[in-house]
Amino acid sequence: MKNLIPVIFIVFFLISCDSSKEKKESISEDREKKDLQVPVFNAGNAYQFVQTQVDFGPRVPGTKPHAETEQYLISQLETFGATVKTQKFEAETYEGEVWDLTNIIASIQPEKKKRILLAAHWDTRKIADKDNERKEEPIDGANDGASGVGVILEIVNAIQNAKNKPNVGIDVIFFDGEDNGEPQGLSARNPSEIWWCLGSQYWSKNKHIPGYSAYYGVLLDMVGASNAQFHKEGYSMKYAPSIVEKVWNTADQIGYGRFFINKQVASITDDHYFVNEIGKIPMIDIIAHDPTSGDFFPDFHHTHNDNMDIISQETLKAVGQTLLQVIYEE
Ligand code: AHN
Ligand code: ZN
Repeated sequence: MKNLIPVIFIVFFLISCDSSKEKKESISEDREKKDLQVPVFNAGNAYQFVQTQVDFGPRVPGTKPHAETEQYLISQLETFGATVKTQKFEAETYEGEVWDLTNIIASIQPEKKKRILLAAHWDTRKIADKDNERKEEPIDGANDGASGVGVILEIVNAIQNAKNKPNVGIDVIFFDGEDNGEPQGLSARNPSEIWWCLGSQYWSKNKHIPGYSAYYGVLLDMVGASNAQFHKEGYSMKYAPSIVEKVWNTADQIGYGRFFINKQVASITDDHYFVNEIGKIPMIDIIAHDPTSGDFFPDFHHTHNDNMDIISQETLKAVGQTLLQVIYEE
């Protein structure tokens, strides 16, 4: 009995050492997170970036609004202090036309080796094939196209204005020619080709810098509608599951869990598919999904309801603030 007393003391001593070590670790982790000064994502700015694109008119390749929006996006990125390049190319469409298209590419903190690629498409669909009216007229594309571009512009703006810079560099690509896939019910001229995502298909085969890669990429597609829900899309889970988990967990931690739903859903042929498959960069897609819809997409999709009335600053904020947090935690 007598001999046991020092043993008991030693055991208690060890236990208390261990738990105080744990405490210290969690305190220093907290501190690290507190010291992490993540810039505030200004949703009012993002909303204005969406509005400005929509005000030009539908950004259908070959039209005046498309040409004017190209100039606007380049000058906006340059105003933020980014280095901007364009990639001009021709691409065949499902109708057998040849379109002149432009990918817009920008970099901030170009000296950083570790890079994150943010992408969205900046073109607009030339028809409203899922609407019951004015099917032959182009859509505003406030959400389908403009919202992703608007969120990325404000992320760049926020980082450039911040005293505190992230450890990673950011590259931006605004892909052209994403949204001219064959209309519903019309089979494509050559079904072995995919007529969506012409800009990302071209860029993945012809990178702006030969051999360019990134740590990972995030594609934003329809990230602005009120009450949007982002599920874990199939190709994102196939090619970059750890990035999906990181983004969804971060959203939950900073209070945006109601937008980022912890459920895997179908795969969508979107720009990230080509960046993964051909470009060999792991890229996820944050894309609006309606689980009650027959075709994955919410009901505004490819209709004239895709206008400024459905755009919500809350949703833009949820996506933009989550991505800033993810970027600053790298
Ligand atoms: C498919 O409908 C298979 N892909 C289209 C992806 C898309 C269109 N995103 C926005 N508009
Ligand atoms: Zn579309």
